[in-house]
Amino acid sequence: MKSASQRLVVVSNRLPVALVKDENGWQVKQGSGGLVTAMAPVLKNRGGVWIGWSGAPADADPADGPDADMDRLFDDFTDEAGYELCTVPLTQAEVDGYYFGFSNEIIWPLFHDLQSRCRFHPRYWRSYLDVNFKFAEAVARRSTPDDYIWIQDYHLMHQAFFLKSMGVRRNTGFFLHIPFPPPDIFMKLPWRAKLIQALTEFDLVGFQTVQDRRNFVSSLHRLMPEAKVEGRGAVVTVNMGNRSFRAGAFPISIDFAQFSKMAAQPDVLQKAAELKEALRHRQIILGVDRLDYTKGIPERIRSIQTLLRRYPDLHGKVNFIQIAVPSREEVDEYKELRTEIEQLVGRVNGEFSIPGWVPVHYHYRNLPHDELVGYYAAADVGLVTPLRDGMNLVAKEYCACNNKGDGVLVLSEFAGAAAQLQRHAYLVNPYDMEGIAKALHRALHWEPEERKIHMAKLREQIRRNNIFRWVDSFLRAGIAKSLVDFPEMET
Ligand code: ADQ
Repeated sequence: MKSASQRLVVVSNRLPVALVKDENGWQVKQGSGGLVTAMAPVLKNRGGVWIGWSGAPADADPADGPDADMDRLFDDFTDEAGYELCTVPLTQAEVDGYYFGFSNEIIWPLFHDLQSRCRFHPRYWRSYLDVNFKFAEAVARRSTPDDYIWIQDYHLMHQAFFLKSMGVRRNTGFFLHIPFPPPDIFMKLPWRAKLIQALTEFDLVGFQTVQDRRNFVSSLHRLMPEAKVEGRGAVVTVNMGNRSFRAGAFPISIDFAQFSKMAAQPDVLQKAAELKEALRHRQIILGVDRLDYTKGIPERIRSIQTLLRRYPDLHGKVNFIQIAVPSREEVDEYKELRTEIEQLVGRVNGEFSIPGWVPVHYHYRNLPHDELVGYYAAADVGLVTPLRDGMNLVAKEYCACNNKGDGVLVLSEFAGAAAQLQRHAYLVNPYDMEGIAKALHRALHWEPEERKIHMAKLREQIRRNNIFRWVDSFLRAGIAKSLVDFPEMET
């Protein structure tokens, strides 16, 4: 990497912190997600700033929140965490247009191949541009030409474009956490040419998989035929005539060691044992997701119904546990999805329950980390069947927590994780209920030796390609002046 004095400026829609109130008043606490776990040490070492929205609309009643005291709270945070926070205040109208509108009603469904769910309102696009401009102003204000600017995700695809249009020169990298769709789908976006051009303004554009990068390049070729790709590896150079940028695959991961260590702790093992005991040592199939229509939860419950219909030998011998973390609860579509899932769970349990056995257990809540790890450690089969997913960290977390090495991962072929894990996971089509039922039946009957061989390979893959390697490989590709000799993730 370049000189250690080069600071890192991370930019994301939301700041990686939570505001919590205790007996001492409001405090800013660092979040516990994988991204912040991996970025925090780098930010601390190099120094830097994280720019994002706090989550509270700027026009909300300040009496309800900690806003008046925010500067002091942020200073306290910086003293402890070793990096600065910078909020971009957004009004309720901006949140509605840019976040709920353009990001969640257009880009999210379109990039997950679900274009029929898109609402292409022009006002969403205008709001998205306005808010991106606001973010870019904050980046310009809070960074210097020596800093490396790392933009996260689909909410902020116009950052490099606006920085350049303001005449602000920065070395910029962008990482897309969700899939990039094939050109036939991307071309449906009314603002496709402007959006793809904006992406070409970054110095480095990172995707989860090589396929995502190829999809991007295919759309680019259609919309900007002057683009010429050089190179073949995980990272390629795209020449645009008078300028060039790089595009690469950087599959995101988890802090493997932290998950595995937590799964070995006595209190977590105790929780796992209690769960097994409560379910009378039946085999456990586990699903864990943010409640979102891309995660394929209704389809998964239907495949459990098919499993129980086709294989009566499993009655009384297996439990399916679905844990769903509440997400975007204020949106009607998500409310409807929640109701649909609850009805389906009721239907399957109504069809198969017998005294002493209720096949499906459904939890709709955010679980504390140790409890979630306890579920992972107890499960015999991890059932991860998104209809489409950028990566899917649950698949990796399940394997990391399976210290006994006797679990089976049944994984959607449409999760980005399948590109890395396909050789040792049981791959399924999430729309194929019969196929999933068959795969589950086989997985439940797999010989212990076979399970161990495959789980050991999965764990080794994830251990090597962990979240720290992800950060490192992206930053090396972004900051290095040449492509020579930077460690690539195994894609
Ligand atoms: P997400 O769509 O949020 O992320 P995912 O990668 O599965 O999806 O991560 C979900 C996270 O939520 C996991 O870390 C999991 O542990 C946690 N979680 C789920 N249910 C929980 C519960 N009930 N309680 C507590 N925690 C829970 C987006 C993309 C993904 C991509 C990631 C990272 O959509 O494809 O993998 O970003 O790039």
